Amino acid sequence: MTSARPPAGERAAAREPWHAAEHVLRFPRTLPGGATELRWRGAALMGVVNVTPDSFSDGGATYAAEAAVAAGLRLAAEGALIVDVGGESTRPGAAAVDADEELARVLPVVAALAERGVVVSVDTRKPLVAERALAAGAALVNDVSGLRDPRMVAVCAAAGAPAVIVHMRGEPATMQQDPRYDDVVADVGAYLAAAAGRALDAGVPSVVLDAGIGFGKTVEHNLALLHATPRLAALGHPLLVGASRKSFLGRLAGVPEPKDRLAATLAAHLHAARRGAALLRVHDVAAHRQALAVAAALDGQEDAPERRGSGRG
Ligand code: HH2
Repeated sequence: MTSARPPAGERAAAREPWHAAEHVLRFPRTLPGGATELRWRGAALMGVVNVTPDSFSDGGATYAAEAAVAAGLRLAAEGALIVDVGGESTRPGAAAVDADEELARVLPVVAALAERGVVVSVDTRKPLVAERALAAGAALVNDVSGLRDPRMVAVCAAAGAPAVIVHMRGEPATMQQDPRYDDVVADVGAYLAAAAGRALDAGVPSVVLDAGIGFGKTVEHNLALLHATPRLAALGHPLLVGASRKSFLGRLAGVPEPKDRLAATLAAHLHAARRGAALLRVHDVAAHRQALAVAAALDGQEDAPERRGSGRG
């Protein structure tokens, strides 16, 4: 990760302001309506729907399928580019859910959202769940175990589905027990670059990279990774950041209740967006849309000084 000359992605990012930077994901076969790519500028939003009784962030509010579908449709209407449907909590200390249970939770929700034209990602570590969710209409796979299981790579390649590769140290049950790295940014970057190379070589059409905020990381590790957004974005694939409501924000801002961490989340996500994150995984889509619109307008003033002072305010 260290070199005297910045890599090409970093030079391009330096030329283009974050809100004008274009990102592309290729979907040869799985996008609703037959389109083959998603293309956007700046930071787009992935809205979270947890079809679980025990997620740390929303505590079962969308465990029932009807509630989950309604939440997914609302997030899409509020401006989420992708809606992420998960049936297993991966909060620190969470126990694994078996595949039959996970399938029963996610498949009806994935199918109902996809039928209504929503671009759905399935948040799963299990190749079988990914395969069935893709068959039910999901467009991409979000794997918090970072494509560790080679069968997950094979499933995405066979379906022509992009994959989100998340760095996670260990397993959710134990990942927060004394996590250590030689150099967290270099270690995570090297893992993501290697996993992306393997996936693309095996025929996965495109990948999104995610440093895995909170997945086997201390507060300092999370801060270092967020600060290193330009370096991770320079790996050359859209970078996803998922800090929404996470406990390190609660620790930093003194907010014990996850649902009360929206302001802390916005601070972290705006920092990442302004430094090149292409996607933000969020529980609160409408609030992020507002914050990103204002940040983009303000940063856009640097490119258009002649417009300063015109318009009504
Ligand atoms: N975080 C969570 C789950 N999935 N996926 C990606 N790509 N990045 C993340 O940071 C990420 C993720 C954990 O958040 P949440 O889904 O709200 O909680 P839980 O795992 O308890 O359901």
